[in-house]
Amino acid sequence: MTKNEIADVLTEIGTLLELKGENPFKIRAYQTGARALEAIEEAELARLIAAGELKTVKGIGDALAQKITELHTTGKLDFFETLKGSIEPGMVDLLQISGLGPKKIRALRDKLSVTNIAELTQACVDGRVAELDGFGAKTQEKILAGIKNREAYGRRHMWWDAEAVAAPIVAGLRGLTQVMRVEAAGSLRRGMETVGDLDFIVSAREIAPVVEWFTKLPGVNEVTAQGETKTSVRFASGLQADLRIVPDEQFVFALHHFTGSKDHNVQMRQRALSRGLSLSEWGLVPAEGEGTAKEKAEKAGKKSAIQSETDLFAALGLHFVPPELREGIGEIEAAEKGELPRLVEQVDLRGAFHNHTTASDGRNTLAEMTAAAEALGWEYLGIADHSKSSFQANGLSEERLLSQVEEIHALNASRRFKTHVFTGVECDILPDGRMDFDDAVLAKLDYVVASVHNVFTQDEHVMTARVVRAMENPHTTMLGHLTGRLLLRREGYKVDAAKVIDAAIANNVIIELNASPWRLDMDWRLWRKAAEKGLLTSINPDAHETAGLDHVRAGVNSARKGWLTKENVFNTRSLVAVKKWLLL
Ligand code: DGT
Ligand code: CA
Ligand code: CA
Ligand code: ZN
Repeated sequence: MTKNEIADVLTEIGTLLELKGENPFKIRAYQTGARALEAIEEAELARLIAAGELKTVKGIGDALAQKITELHTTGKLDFFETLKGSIEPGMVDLLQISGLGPKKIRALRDKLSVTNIAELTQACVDGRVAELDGFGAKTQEKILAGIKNREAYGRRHMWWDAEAVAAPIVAGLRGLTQVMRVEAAGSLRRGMETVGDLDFIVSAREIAPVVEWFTKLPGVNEVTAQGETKTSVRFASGLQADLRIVPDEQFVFALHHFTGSKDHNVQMRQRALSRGLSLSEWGLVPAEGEGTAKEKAEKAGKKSAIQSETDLFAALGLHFVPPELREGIGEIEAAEKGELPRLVEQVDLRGAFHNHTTASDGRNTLAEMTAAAEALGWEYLGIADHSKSSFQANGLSEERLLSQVEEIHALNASRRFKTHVFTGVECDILPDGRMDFDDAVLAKLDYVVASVHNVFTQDEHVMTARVVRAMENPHTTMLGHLTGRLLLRREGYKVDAAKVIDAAIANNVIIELNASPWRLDMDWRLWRKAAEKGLLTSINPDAHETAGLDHVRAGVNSARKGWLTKENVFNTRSLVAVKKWLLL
């Protein structure tokens, strides 16, 4: 097992022990151990284990060293398996309900024998939860609401997770000899931040073997529909996928139709009708005359001049509309006038800001993060660990921050990596809008990301004033995650986005597009107008481990959905240009 996988196991052990009501010191030991482990380089871990010196590491005692060694060498740990076996499997799910901590969960199990969400729902409906000491009617109501939310949210999936499922399926379909063309369509192709289900469009010479392959995919729990042209399956994660197989001459029309969005399709159909044409998933045919659209399309099919989506748009007098823009919010008008923006692409990125290391709550060291950035071919990497008020994220004191700055200067001077590292901080915005560090400290950094991390419940005008005040600090380079939302999990705090955008422009502050797949904040719906006003963004991965740098892919999706070009995105600039902008 790698150190991050081992750290995950230790964290999970901590959670399970919490659910069991174990001694807090023991629980803490696992959490500390996980963090200590993350601070060690992978190779160093192997060396320490081989030399039997793991327990000399601060935060790792005898018992923990043994467990880590076992995991590292065998990939398994009996203690962990036994522990998992001793807790009802539904108990961990209860932790996902907002307002329920381990203590309450234990009380529910001990007093009401509740061990999963279904039992908890029933107990709430019966009014038994309200009668428990320390609960009451209000808490019971909150728990029920929490359960409802979880179910509603459970129906959608983060784009990142959906894409990870879809990519190998597309590749697999492409590899089948019967298959001619394949694309993933739907919200996934449009780069939506969350995805309801997957939609695959395939043209094939033969249907049965393709359907067979699809329904036998690993992880398929259930085949939910099997018709003439459409097969649907459900994966263990709850994610569903539709596969549609069409004759090759229909492929472009099916792909366009099932990419959507619905609003875009409605407008496209209207446009076709105004030209005497009927557009459908089967084809583009004259609206007049005998037969249904499907019959006409099938008749016309083989001789259709439309071989690609570009041809399809052109047939309606339009430039090609990238899937990300197909939301029915003016893209067709722009495509008609040839005024679609040239959207930013991932290859345009020359580096990225706002990344964490083991100095705060990241899982990889400065050197590991820099090596990963170099491997991506990035010219620069901005580090921004948490500031002291974010103690839950191991935020840095002034002293620790300044020693990190020294460390970065030394790393740059050593020329160990081709990637230049910028010194920075993700500085907490205190509840009154002051910054967590004094100006003298901030002045020593190359750049500063200002973020709200606590007191989320302020009134909108208070929160707005708080954020604006932070942006007025001359050292603030960027505003972090505008609303603090966690997709499918937590609403953002209330803030007047229009006011913040205006203040950012007035103060020459960048608003980040936080590319973490569960944030994607500021929301893509706000970018088009903001960029037109002159707002600059930076696509920031907010990476907490080396793999997190890749999250810029999700950020690029959202930027494209926000009609952003390369010029709107700060981290498409060269190292020299960035240094100049930062006055370095
Ligand atoms: P999702 O799955 O909820 O994230 O969103 P989509 O956009 O992937 O929606 P989905 O899977 O229901 O259908 C894919 C596309 O197919 C959708 O964007 C537009 C098109 N489509 C599907 N059903 C209908 C329909 O009943 N009417 C229209 N106009 N279009 C539809
Ligand atoms: Ca879909
Ligand atoms: Ca679908
Ligand atoms: Zn943050």
